[in-house]
Amino acid sequence: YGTKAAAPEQKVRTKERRVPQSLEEVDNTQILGFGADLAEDHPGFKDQAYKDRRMAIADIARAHRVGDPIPRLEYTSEELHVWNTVLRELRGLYPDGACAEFQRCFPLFDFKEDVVPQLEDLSQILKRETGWQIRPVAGLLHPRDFLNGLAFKTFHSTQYMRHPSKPMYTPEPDLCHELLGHVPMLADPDFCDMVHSIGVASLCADDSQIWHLTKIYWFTVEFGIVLEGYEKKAFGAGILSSYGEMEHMRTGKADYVPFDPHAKQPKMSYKDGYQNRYFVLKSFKDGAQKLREYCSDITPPDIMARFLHKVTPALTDDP
Ligand code: HBI
Ligand code: FE
Repeated sequence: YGTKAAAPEQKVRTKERRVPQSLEEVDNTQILGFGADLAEDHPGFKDQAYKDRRMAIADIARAHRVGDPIPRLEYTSEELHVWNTVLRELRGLYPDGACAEFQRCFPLFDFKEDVVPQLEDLSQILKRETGWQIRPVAGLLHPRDFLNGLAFKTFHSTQYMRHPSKPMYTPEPDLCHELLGHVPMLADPDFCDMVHSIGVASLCADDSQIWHLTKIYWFTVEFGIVLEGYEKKAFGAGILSSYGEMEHMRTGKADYVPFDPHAKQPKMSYKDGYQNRYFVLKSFKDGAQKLREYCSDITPPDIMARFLHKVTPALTDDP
């Protein structure tokens, strides 16, 4: 009892990290990887004008203060062309592949082929529908900060466009991925409850729990599937934004396992091919319930109460 020197030390470290009390206290400046310099295998690596543009857009995100409207960007005709191409391609995937909630929410945003949507307008629609909002960020945000944002019903979104040389590919989140993959689902209250629980669980999580939550996020919000009768439908942004992934998910070559947040989550695969395992939800309500249970295991009751007091009646009115 108490002989292991490492254990008390770890406890102290967890205690020292302050739980953010408001969105302002969630740091949106720690960008991983791609932030400023693009990697050698990035499609924009040799394109200085593209990199300059990315820097200018990153500065806007860094200067933004919580509560201010998100600055509107004037997108170039090249950027508009990328948006137009991606929107037309992906639209074709949704009628058969996307879950009912996505199909209900997608039209709320009234995406047009001839205009790149502005984050501020979409954030307003989300506020109206579910109370969620968008906060601009310069690139791939540190997982802890990104997950903490979800506790404040905030989705950190990039504002730049992927490189025009490869409109159907991006190694990192870009505007098309955020707007077409993530934003529509955030207009669904049950989906939001589920994602909110992931966020609240992250507030007091230690580093290994953050890693576990990152994987939970990956296998739900990025690559999740939900059952409609016997049919598997996509709600994960990574499936909804890839023809190949959608095809792969539907042809049954992968494993399909019931979603269990407590289970050891498989390895996340990034660029290399498709997922070989998908988590299947019975419904978003069921997923939300499971994630709330998981959350209550690692989050003190007072924080649970403070952050989860206002959820949809369906969850609170359980007998
Ligand atoms: N940052 N901008 C941005 N967009 C994301 O989708 C995102 C992120 N950081 C981390 C992340 N997603 C997840 O993969 C998990 O690490 C939470
Ligand atoms: Fe994503």
